[in-house]
Amino acid sequence: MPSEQVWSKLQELLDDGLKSIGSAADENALVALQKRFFGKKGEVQAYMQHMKELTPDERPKLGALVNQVRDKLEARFVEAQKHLEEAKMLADLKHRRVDLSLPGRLPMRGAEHPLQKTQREIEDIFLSMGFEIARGPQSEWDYFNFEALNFPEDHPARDMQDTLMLENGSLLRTHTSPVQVRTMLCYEPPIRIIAPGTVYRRDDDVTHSPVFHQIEGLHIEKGLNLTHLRGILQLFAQSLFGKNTKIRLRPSFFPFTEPSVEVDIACIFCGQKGCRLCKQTGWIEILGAGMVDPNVLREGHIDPEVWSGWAFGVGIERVAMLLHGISDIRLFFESDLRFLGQFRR
Ligand code: 2U9
Repeated sequence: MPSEQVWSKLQELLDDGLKSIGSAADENALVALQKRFFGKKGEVQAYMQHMKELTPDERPKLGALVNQVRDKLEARFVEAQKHLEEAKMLADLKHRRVDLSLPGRLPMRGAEHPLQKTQREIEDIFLSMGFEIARGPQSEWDYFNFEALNFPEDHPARDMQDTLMLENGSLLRTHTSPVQVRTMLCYEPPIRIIAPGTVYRRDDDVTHSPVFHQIEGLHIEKGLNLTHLRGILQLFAQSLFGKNTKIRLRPSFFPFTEPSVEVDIACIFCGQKGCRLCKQTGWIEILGAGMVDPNVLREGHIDPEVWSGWAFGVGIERVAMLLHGISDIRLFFESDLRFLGQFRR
């Protein structure tokens, strides 16, 4: 090809390239044009093959011109790319409007578990009365769970039907009472403790769970009698259920206390008119208590002639169900956030 023709063809290439790159409709079109002009077999490269048809002094001129054409096309290419990106962003913004005045999304907030909350509330009441918190193991020996607590050898609770036994001969504690036995053996009286914790029984229905939680209390001092028990449990019930809460004591039986009592509160739901929750009696049972049996004090190396004690036991699930009107114990253990979220402070 004669050199004049090369120059004019190169000019055509430049004009055509600038026009088509400038009017590329989208990114795909740009990519195709990039290949057409700048690819290894592209149109710009093709001009280099005309070198050999030129005289030696024309060759560097062609090289420089081809470079110029390539630089101009490349600049137009970068410009077109930027233009397309901006157009895309503007189109996006039209569709996805961002309202900067909207409030931010709050992260999920945790809540104290209702059983934890109830346990803490009960603990706080007894801590304010000078009791201390004691803890012990959940797998226990028969001695601490039953024998030291005056359970006869043939008591049904000692049966595998009622108690979860472990392979090494120990068992899952059925109440937190072994904590009090261990405390009596480790400390000199006077003793004023509460023992909160998880306990296990072979039991499973809407009001009983095989895993549940208790708080037991033990108060050992000289000269204690049932009136001390009554006074403190009255204060406890009033702190938990309201300052006008009345309590009553009914005779009962536990192997570890003598005498033993069940403690009821005047029904908080119907004001003692009689309802489904108090089974029309006007009273709701909340805990068991009694004067510590002399045999139990002796097992704890405490002389019943010198010291006397009273004790109580309360189920945390039962109190939480009463306080919040919950009718199915399984809700506490299902981790349903719709249930748990209601106990946010
Ligand atoms: C020692 C001496 C005495 C703890 C007591 C109860 C009465 C009682 C139940 C309440 C509901 C268990 O969770 S529940 O099913 N407990 O009625 N517990 S007196 O008496 C003790 C404990 C330890 C050394």
